[in-house]
Amino acid sequence: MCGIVGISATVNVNQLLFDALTVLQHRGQDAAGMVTLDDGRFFLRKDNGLVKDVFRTRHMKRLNGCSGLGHVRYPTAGTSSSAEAQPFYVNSPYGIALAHNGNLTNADDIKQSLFESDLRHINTHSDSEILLNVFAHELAKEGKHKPQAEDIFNAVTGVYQRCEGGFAVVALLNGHGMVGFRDPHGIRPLVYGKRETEKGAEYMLASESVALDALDFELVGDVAPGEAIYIDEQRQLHTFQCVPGKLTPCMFEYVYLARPDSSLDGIFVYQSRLRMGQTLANKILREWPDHDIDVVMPIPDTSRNSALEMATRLGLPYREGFVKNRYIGRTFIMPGQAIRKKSVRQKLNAIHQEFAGKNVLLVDDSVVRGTTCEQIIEMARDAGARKVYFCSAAPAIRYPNVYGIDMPTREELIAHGRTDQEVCEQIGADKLIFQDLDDLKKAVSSLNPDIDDFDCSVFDGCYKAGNIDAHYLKQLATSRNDDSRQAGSDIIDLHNEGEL
Ligand code: PIN
Repeated sequence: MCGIVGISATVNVNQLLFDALTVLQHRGQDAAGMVTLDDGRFFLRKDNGLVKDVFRTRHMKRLNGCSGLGHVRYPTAGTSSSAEAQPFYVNSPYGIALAHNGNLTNADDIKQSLFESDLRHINTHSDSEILLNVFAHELAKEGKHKPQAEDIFNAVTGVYQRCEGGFAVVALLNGHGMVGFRDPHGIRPLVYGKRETEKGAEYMLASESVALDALDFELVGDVAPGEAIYIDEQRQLHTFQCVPGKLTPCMFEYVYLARPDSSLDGIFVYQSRLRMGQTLANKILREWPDHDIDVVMPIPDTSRNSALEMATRLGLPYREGFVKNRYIGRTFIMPGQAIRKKSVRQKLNAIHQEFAGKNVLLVDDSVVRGTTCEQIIEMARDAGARKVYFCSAAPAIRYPNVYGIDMPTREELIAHGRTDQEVCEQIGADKLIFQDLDDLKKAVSSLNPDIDDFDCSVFDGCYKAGNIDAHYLKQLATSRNDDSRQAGSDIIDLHNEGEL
């Protein structure tokens, strides 16, 4: 998963991009990058690390220009090499920079056709470089020295015809403006907003609405699936439905990925998490009416919203039993099992009085590998809990994600090939309750009746953008296991910094 942003403004955008990326930092902490465009020249800075560490004053000083793109990355396809940080750049046609969130599920085929038919070389393992070259090739086919909105939309249509998977894209065309588009299933999110200034309107595209809020842009809406947005050099907005779209957004954005203060596809993430808490509490009341839970306790941070609502519905006290050290990264998105294991106890500490002699219901947003929850349950027992019940606001995750979330391979998922009871035994809980998938769908879709389906592939193995076979999943598993992430640092760093 990654965070992307694009801004077309009347003033220098470097500080705006920096602020937007900081707000989107939760979407990826592995690498950050920014490109700006000033008077026909791109300026680029990208490297591995957090936003605050990648951009220093010396970099910001030369990131001039009133339009630009930003990216925060957690690797999905590809590796952790800094050469794979985004945005990417290609010089022809016009000079194009591009940043992307998602994953192309037919990347290998496209790479081959780019090389054999389009005579284009891809120098990294990143599918973003592939996407950029497809877009560039489609634009070049239009053959216009001065492309109009129609030519740009034709090129995006060409991208839609060649690229499969989940993707949200922002691109900057030297001399011609900014483009944004989103896959025909709307799996990965992309919103856009506007703010009026004395010098005219400014536009912004971002993965989450929270980035617009932070910069005082007003949300215009979500980019529709299969639609393209083009803001020309005069900052005039053009929109076009390039191919028919069917909105099936990624359910995991609501469960965990997005910030609670974001609104995606007309649904406030915070509200969706409250609803998840309500439906999970209803399940407990339905299936375990004589429960002996004394207290409901979130595992910070994401599950707080659901846990609070659960406590209310169950008529039980809500207690904070774990304190999180906010200066340590999220466990889920730190590569390497050894680091993940070590960081749990560094990250969380138990308040013993809240556990002593009580039957506690721990609430988490999801169960992925199960390593964290196993240790947390052990911590609860060490703190004196009598019984430790565990519930997850999401159903069991049994399938890998192929649309840009860096989920573990199938074998690494604790619920893969195990029943709920077996997972319960594995993590050492006295009882384990998963949200039912139907309840989750109802909880979230009740907030926007226009959405009748979601991509829930990690829960049900049903991949909305299709064409996912055993061979593809096997290849993905090989590229995702922890060892293979260390590879790839040999990629030549062509354009990581400087004037292009
Ligand atoms: C963590 C949110 N959430 C906690 C991410 C743990 C799975 N894990 C997914 C639970 S936070 S495990 O709120 O952002 O800090 O199943 O892999 O052990």
